Amino acid sequence: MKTERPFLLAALSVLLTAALTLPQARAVEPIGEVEGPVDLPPAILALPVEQAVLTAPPHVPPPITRKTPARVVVHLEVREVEARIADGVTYTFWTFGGTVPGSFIRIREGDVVEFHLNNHPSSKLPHNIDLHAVTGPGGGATSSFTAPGHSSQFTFKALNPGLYVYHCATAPVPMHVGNGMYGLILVEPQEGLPPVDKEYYVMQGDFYTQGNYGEPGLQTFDMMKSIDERPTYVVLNGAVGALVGDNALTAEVGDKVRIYFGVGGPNLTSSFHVIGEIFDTVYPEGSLSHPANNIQTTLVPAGGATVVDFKVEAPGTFVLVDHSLSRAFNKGALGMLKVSGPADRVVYSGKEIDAIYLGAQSEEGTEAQKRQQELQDRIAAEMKSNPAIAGLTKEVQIERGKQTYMQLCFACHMPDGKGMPKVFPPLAGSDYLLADTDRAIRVVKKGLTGPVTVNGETYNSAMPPQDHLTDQQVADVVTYVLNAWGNDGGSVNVDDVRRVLSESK
Ligand code: HEC
Ligand SMILES: [Cu+2]
Repeated sequence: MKTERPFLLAALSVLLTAALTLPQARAVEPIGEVEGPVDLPPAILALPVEQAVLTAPPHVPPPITRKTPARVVVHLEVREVEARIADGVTYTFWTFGGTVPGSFIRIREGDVVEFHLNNHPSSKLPHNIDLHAVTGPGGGATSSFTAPGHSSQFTFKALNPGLYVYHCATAPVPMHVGNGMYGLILVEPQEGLPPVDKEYYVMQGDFYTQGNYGEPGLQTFDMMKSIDERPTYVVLNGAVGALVGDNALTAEVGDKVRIYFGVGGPNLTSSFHVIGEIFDTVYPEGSLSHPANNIQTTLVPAGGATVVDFKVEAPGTFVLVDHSLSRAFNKGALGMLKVSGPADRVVYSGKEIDAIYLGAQSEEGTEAQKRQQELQDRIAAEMKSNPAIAGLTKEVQIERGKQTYMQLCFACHMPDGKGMPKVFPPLAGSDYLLADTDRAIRVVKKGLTGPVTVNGETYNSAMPPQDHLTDQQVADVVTYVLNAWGNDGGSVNVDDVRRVLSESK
C-alpha cells in the first residue's frame, strides 16, 4: 500500500497542477504552454551576462560588487534525495539543488534573470518553482512546471529588493514544501547592503513523519499530521543537529555576523532568537528598506524571511532557536554559533562569586532554623533505631515493592516467583538472589546477561535493565523479593541503592 502512494500522488499532482495552473489548457497536456524565448529590448541585450553563483546552506554567495544591472543566468536542479533528518533516521527529501533549504540565489535589484529549472531524470515527480521575488503569475510557477528529466526556462526582472523565499508549488503543495522544497533568493538593493564579516544562510522547516520523533529508519511523509499541523520535527537546515557541534556556525570576537533566516514551513512560523545575543539590526519580514535596531526575538512567517545583523563581543556558544521552545528542545529547531577569541570581562564577566545567601533572615531566625533541623535529624535517627518503626517501614516497602513486582517483574519471573524452566530463573528460594543483595540491586537497575546459575540450574538469557525505576522503587521491589514466597532476606533502602550504583560506575 505504502509503496503505491508516491505513484498515486504523482498522478494526482500532475492532474491537479494542470487543473490549477493551466485552466485554459487542454487537459491532456500537463506541461506548461511554451511561448518561445522573450524578445529582449536592445538595452537589456546589451547588459553583461553572468552565471549566478549558487551556494548550499549555511553558505551565502559573495556580495555583489557591480553597480549596474546584469543578465543573470540561474540553473537550479531539482533532486529527490534520501538523507539524514536525525540520528538513525532518514527521509526522502525533495530539494532544490540537493540540500534543504535549497541553493541560495543572490542577485541585484534591476537584474534580468534567465531562470532554468532542471528536474533530474531520477526524480519520480514533476516540480515547479514559485519565487516570491518574481512579479508574475504564480511567481514563476505557471511557467516552470517540469517533468522528471526536463528543463524549463523563464525570464523575470527583479523589481523589488528584499530577501525572498522560493518554493515548489506543485500539488499537493504542502507535501512538496513539507518535503523540503524551499530556499532563499536575495535581491540586493542597488546601493548594496552594509558590509559584515560573516554571512550565513539558515532556514527553519517543519517535517511530518509517520514515525515518532527519533523513530529509526527511513520515514515517510504523514499527510494527516501535516493537515493537522502537528510536526514530528521542526529543524534548522533540514535535520536535527545540522548546525551543532562540528557543523556549528563560527565567528571571531569582534565580527559582525549576518544571518539570512527564512521559514519554509509549510505551516509553522518562527520566533527566531539567538540565546545570549541581541540583534543590532533586523530587516523585518525580509524588507531591506526599513531596518529596526536592538531586537531580541523576531517573528518570521511561513514563507517569509528576515535578515539579522549582530556584532559578537563575547566568546562562547550562542544558540539559535525558535523561541517556541518545545520546538527547539524537543523537535530539533536549534543551532549553534561558536564564537572564539579573547573574553572582555567587562562585556561579560562569567560567574564571579558563589556565596551562601541567607535572604532577609535575622541571625536569630537562622539559629531557630538550625535548631529545628537538628531536632528533625534526631527524630529521624530515633525512628531508625526504634525496632517497631523500622519494622513498619519495611512492611510499607514490601507493599510498595509488591505493586512494582506485579506490574513488571511477574511477566518473566511469574507471580509466584518460580520463574520458567530454562528461560526465567526463580526468585522464590533463589540462592543467587539471597546470597548477595547488592548484586540483586545491580541486576534490577542494570539488567543481566550471560550464563547465571540459580539453584544448580544454568540460565543463559537476558534480563533488560529496569533503569526507569526510581531508587526508592528499586529498594522497595528488591525488599519485596527478598521477603516474598518464604524468602528470608533482609531489606534494602534508598541509601543502599545509591551506594551500589555509585560503586559500580
Ligand atoms: C523480560 C523478562 C524479565 C523481567 C521483566 C525481569 N526479569 Fe529478572 N531476570 C530475567 C532473566 C532472563 C534473568 C536471567 C538472566 C541471565 O540468565 O543472564 C533474570 C535474572 C534476575 C535475577 C537474578 C537471578 C535470580 O533468579 O536470582 C534477579 C534477582 C531478578 N532477575 C530480579 C528481577 C526483578 C526484581 C524484576 C522486576 C523489577 C525483574 N527481575 C524483571 C528476566 C526478567
Ligand atoms: Cu515539488
